[in-house]
Amino acid sequence: MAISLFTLLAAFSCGGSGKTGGDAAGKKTGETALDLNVSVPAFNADSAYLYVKRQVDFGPRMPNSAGHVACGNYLAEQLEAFGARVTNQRVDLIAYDGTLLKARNIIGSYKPETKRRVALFAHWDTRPWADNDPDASNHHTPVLGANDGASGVGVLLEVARLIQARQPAVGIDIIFFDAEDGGAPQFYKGDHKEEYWCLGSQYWARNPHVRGYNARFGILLDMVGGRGSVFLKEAYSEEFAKDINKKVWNAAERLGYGTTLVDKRGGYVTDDHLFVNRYARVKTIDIVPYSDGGDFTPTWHTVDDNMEHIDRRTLQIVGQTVLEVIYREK
Ligand code: AHN
Ligand code: ZN
Repeated sequence: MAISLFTLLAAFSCGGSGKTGGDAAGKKTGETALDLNVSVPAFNADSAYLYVKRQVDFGPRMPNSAGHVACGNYLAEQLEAFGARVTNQRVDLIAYDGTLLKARNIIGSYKPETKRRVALFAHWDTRPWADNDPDASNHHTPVLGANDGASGVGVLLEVARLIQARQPAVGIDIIFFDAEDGGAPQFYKGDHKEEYWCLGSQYWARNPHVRGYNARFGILLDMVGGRGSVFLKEAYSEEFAKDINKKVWNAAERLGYGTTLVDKRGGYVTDDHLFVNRYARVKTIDIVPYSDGGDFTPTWHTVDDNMEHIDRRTLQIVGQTVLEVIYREK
């Protein structure tokens, strides 16, 4: 563990009160729940990179495709191999144009009996159309989703591998959502509704895999492997879960990642965390490369969203930050 206790204490005391207990109600705040004594495992970005590549090697992974079936089986098997209790949530969902999607949310749980939990989310499906490609002749080609889909899942598989080696104090649920990326394509002339995105998370948020499911907070990873990506505090996350954004961006700052997870407010992204916040009431943030009014990454919803544009360094920064948060949670 490279980080000295001194550094942590210094960062901690600059944060404000310096209290180590709970508040008057005994409820722990984000800051006071920090465990400074625990060691945090080292994220292996080469390992995460291989988990990203493994998914991309199945080809496009939109619902009702062969790659989707094969990759879904791989993800469930991999979570089991890492010692998680796996739940497959299979459901028929209806796309924007009425297409029936054979969808599958895949959940891997650690310490399922523990009430103190943290949820980690990513979507595993890929977009059926490269409708943001500069070349219009590509607009009906499915994307490979190396960044948009596989990156978040790859980081979380590496987190699962490390959890199996040594569990954090809290229980962890790793939740891979399906059918995130089937929102109406840009070439569609009808209505564009936000509810056409994130079908798998909408389903899970209304029908969680465990009755009455709750978690202290959630973190969604979306497009966390792009070269040179910068992550601002996404705006819905600020509205629903400001303290969690603070907890995560503080963790990144402690690790020296403050120029990648930049402590500034970004724009609003209609993403899985929106529905988790709205319907499941688990306060959840989104780590997503989106600036206010800007775009996502240059490869977003293009045929170039492939392994060439995945950078281990970005995977490393996001993965180590997630570990820093979950292993210091008491
Ligand atoms: C919208 O473009 C409205 N939401 C983007 C959510 C998304 C798509 N994340 C990955 N792909
Ligand atoms: Zn997408």
